Amino acid sequence: MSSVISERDAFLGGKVAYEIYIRSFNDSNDDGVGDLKGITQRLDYLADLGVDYLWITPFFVSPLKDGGYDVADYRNVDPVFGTMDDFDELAREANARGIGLMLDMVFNHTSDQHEWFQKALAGDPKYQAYFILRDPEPGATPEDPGKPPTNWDSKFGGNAWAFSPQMNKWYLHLYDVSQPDLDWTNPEVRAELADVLRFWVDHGVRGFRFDVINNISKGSFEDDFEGDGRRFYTDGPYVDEYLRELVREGGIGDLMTVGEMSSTTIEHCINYTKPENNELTMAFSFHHFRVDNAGGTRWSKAKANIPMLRDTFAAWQERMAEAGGWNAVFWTCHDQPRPATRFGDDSTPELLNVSAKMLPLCTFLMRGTPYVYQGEELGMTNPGFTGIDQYRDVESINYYQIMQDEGKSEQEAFEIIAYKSRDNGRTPVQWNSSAYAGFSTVEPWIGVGCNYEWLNAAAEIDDPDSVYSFFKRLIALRKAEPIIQGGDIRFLESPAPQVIAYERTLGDEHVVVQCNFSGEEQPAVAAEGGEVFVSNYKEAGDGKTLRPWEGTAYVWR
Ligand code: TEU
Repeated sequence: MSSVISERDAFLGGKVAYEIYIRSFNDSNDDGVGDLKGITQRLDYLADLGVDYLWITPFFVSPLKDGGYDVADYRNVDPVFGTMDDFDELAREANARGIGLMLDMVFNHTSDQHEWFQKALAGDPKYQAYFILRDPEPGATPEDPGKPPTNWDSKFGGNAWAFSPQMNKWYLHLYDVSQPDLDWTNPEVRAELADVLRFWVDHGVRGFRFDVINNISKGSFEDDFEGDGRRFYTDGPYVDEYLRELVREGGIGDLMTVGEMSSTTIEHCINYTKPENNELTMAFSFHHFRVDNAGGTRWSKAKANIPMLRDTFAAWQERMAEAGGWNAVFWTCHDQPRPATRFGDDSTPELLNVSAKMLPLCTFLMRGTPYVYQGEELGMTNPGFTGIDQYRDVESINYYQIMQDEGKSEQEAFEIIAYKSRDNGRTPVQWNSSAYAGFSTVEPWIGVGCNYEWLNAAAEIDDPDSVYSFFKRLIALRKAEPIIQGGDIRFLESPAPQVIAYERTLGDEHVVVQCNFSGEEQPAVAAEGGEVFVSNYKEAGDGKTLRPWEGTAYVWR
């Protein structure tokens, strides 16, 4: 077995990315909304943590119906987030610290406020050809447009088509009604988007994240009587071809790129990320978040099924490795609840501390590039909101109603929202114990988590036992160890249902990682002769049992 890893694995496997949801990261001008200058102010913190790339969520001109994922102008900064000068300063300062910026390109759809859609509404045929429009059935009136072209559901609830009386046409919106889908079969659309990439590369950007990029090639427009329509537009026939063209024409073949892949398959992600295909460097996929979907729906509250989590990780890790693909590995993002609440235990500060360290230990030693989501490095939890009026997210507000329309009580619907809402991850980063957690001096656009007085960056930075310090150690370890960056990976049989264990191998070296996803002792995988590589417990265990929420990796070399 080779003891040398490939150049690609050394590069991607030695990097750590950090996601910034800009509205909630740091507010520099005291208007209650995070901004670009706010990020610049915290670059030293991020450099200390040791991250290499910052994925910044959209800060382009936007009506903010979907937190900026509704872009009205891809080449300008929304005034609420700052100015182009602020951006250039951020890029300069980040690059000077060896941190690259990755921008979030929302290319499946625009905002209905985008000039292209406005021109389409006004009847300009050039721009009508930018979107996916369909004529209504004969006899349709603005009041009664008849049946939509297909029965597909929008991801945010309701039918995926909206009727525009102004155009006398239906338009497709897989997301909010204010987010019309672009027609990628139109070469002019593809050329415009490649040009947007070149624009930002010229501004010093070193990578891109592509929003729901596997939805850009719609297959056939037919009714779906088995599902919600996604099988007709997910991983469609031309995604690979469009990606190759975008990367080539955008001139980004040497940059770090990650595609957000919604409802995808491993086989597709292999193709999207195999270096010889010249598409993307890695894929962000969500199958491991299905483990707490009761009855097959995300809008449910259930304990995570750990054997299913283990099998999902095993399949994605082993299969992508065998075939030369590359995964982004992560526990959360701006669309997910806080992992410490969801997969760990936040009921006491002690349990939170140990479980919020076990989780990254489990994923940081896998094969792929880890992504840390703002506040995760502090062990931030779901915020403990108590009323629906505290929520801002369009998806949460829609589904709160839809669940009640479908028969859930107000209380049941609220509990599910409180557990699963995207807003769980969108409350302000807890910087210190002052009012509004040091995020802003005025009331933020969304409330602050209930525990900011003791759970905050100021309390953790100099504490060697904090979650923050543990993340720093994991990041440093990954950069130092080729076996983690590019070693083979094989999942081990779990000694108990609540345990996930795997092995990394490089030449004669090997590492065994074992994690206890429970508050009870569990049997351990035998580790005789191994030395502790990293653990969330200070004292070595007895080698036979894993303590509550213990994550320990052993090394043989
Ligand atoms: O999300 C992709 C997506 O498929 C979402 O529906 C996601 O599954 C959902 O939020 C549940 O977690 C991306 C962005 O990350 C999200 O913030 C945007 O709202 C969405 O695209 C539309 O641009």
